[in-house]
Amino acid sequence: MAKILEDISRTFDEYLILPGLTTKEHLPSNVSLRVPAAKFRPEKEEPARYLEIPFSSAAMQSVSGSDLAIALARKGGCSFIFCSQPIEEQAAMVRKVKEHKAGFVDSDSNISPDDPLSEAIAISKRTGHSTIAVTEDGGRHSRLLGILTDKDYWEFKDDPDRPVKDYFTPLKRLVWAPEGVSLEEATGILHREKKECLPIIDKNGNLASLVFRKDYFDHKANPYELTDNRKRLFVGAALNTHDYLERAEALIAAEADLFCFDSSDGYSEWQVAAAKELRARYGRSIVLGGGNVVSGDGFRYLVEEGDLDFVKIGIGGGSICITREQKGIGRGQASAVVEVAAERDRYFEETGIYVPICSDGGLNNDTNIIMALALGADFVMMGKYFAMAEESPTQKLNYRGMLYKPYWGEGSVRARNWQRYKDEEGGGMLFEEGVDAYVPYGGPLSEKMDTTLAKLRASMCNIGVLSLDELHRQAQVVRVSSMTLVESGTTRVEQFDRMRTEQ
Ligand code: RVP
Repeated sequence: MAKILEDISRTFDEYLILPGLTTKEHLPSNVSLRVPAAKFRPEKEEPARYLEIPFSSAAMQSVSGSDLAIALARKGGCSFIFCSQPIEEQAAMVRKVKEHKAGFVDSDSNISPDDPLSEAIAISKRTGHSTIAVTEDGGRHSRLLGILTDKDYWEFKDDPDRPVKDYFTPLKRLVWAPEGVSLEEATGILHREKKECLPIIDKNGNLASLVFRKDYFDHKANPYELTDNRKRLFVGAALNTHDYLERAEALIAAEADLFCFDSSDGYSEWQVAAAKELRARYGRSIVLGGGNVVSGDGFRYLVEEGDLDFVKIGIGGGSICITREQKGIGRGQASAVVEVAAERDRYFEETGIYVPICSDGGLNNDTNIIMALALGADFVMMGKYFAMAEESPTQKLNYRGMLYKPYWGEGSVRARNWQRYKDEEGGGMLFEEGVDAYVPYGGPLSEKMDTTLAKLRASMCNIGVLSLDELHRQAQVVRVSSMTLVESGTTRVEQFDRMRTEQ
């Protein structure tokens, strides 16, 4: 007969954190959200990698592309570019993040002067950008002839069939700068000339990039930008346990900062064998995480046998994940974090080595994030949260007046299809472990994260802590009864929005 553990599998919503003493020092502006992202010996050495905020995005096709990685690194977190794609494509995504020059933007809205105004309006709606570069042949890096902005035309008044050249501002009337100008000089020109956008032109007259006044303000608004030692944005990359040698080589050449095995069940000899081979080849020059596990045993196995730098926790909690339904395998995410955190602390007491852990999946709201961190996670990984953002790799679509973005699991046929050129349809799958779904469009990542981070800092002030390390040591957490859950919502009051819909 199976061994039945004296334990109930629990989720984050079953816990509450008690407030601690809030002193005058406990101000949101004094809270540090910096966390280690690689194992280290506290007080003896610094970890090889940090995150400025405890957030990472899931290694999923519908989540972590270059644009999301750039947006998240600018906020202080790290994306793991998905490995369910050919090696060269994954490496190209990593390179795009590393080559991203903060402030110098590749123009994604371009048109030729003979195209009709209607085409420019369509481009502007598709990209959401009101500045369109007018180039000789409509190419991104072709000869620049001028700029068209939404101030040059009135959508419902001007003739949409007339060519763009009748509306745009030609180059001779524009302020521009030659390629090679520094970002500081470029923003100085924008400031002096009171302009919104500065085209940067190469020596052949081709458009190199654009510098926007708005980006300068964004940059100032993102003091926690996560960068490498050459001030390039930080990015992680996922590995599998099949082509890891070849894939890691390409990703190291592309200069990814963090690596992680992407597996729904990492408590396996496959993962340890792959980790050993990578360590033998690259030593400690790479920071390599793995998982996922849901038990102390799984954690210890990966750390002791696989020498991993961090371990991810979670099986079956993901919003698009049906592993528990399909295979009966998994554990409530809160219970998994509690057990692995306890094992991480025991391992630290025994060895003096602190191994960061990441709670991956099943975080349904901002309070779940705070709870995961209070229960012991050093950082979290999320899919749905980031899939909803403007910068995720999918196109938003309108359904009955609401905007949505597609979001699908890595264990769905849709995700597995990338390797159909190798295997039979769906990668030879007999059943799926993920679903193909839609999530509401959540707007630009930065705004959404600002709210989440403000809540996290405010909670930490209530708890009376100024760092995540203090949070782990001082948080007092209680389990809640079902009646407390009812009490936690709004009770015995009529909410105005509900009254309005009922009228
Ligand atoms: P969520 O944030 O709840 O959307 O969950 C994202 C996590 O779900 C991923 O980081 C991964 O661990 C897991 N996942 C991804 N695909 C699948 C699947 O198809 N079952 N699960």
